[in-house]
Amino acid sequence: MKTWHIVAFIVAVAQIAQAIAQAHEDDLLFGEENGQVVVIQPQPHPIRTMSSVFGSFILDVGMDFYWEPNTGLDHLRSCRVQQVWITPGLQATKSGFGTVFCASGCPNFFNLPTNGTPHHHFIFGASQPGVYVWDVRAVNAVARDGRPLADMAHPYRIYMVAGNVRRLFGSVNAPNYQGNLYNLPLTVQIRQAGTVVAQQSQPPNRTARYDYMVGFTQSGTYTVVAKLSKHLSRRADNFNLSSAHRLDWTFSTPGDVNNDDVIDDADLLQVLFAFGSSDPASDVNGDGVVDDADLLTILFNFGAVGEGSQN
Ligand SMILES: [Ca+2]
Ligand SMILES: [Ca+2]
Repeated sequence: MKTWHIVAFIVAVAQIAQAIAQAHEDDLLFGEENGQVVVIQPQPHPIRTMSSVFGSFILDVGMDFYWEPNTGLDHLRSCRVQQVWITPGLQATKSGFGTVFCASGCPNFFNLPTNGTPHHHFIFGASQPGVYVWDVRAVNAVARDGRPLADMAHPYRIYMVAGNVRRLFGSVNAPNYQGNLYNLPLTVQIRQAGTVVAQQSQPPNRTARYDYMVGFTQSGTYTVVAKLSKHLSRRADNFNLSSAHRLDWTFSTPGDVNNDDVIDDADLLQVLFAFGSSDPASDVNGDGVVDDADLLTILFNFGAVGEGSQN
């Protein structure tokens, strides 16, 4: 082994040790609040930086039951940690369990306690630079005294930043939408000369540090286009992507139920065919029913085109 090999190895081991030591204070602590299982802390989860090790990116994420400080007792007897959404390319492994969380083909849940303890750590890994998202909910929880608890109402989000990426983050608003924005995926594209250079999608999450955060390895001047499902796209021209930028989006034109960025007869027909049903894909205003309010919204916005589809 050459000297620089040994030095590189020692540095990598030190980075892994540091990544694991730092993780502990950010462990997800599950407890009870008003008859419902919740993540007591950290709230919201801080933006996490993945460590670069041998050309990949890793992050240790821990979880445990919350202990009441004055009694030293856990709130919970048991719960299941259920993945709700994960960015493709991110996966979590645990020694003895293999890959537990990933975009497809993994168990995507973990029961607490397992093997007699609620305290567990997972190593998240990604091979490419980027911003990664992991959304989870605790479900089927039982309180210390045996009471069943209501499931977590909203997914809890961890943002993980891998490598040198230019980040966009901020709020996502859709003032005419009455449903849960989490059900409407957001896609953010960067374009140059009308061509999409890169894009990233995720559900907006109101309970996270930011409603959305995406990352791109490119730097320079781009047109940024954001589209929220069922709504026409918005855009920011001549945007200089250099480090981290706040970019808040308001999607004020709903009615694009087929998501082609135009509100026209195709949207009208989709809503007419679903009229009177509760088809979520055709429910323009997210109130749970497809009715004349949805039809009127489409008629009112008929012919409108998203900013990302205009010259
Ligand atoms: Ca449309
Ligand atoms: Ca509706």
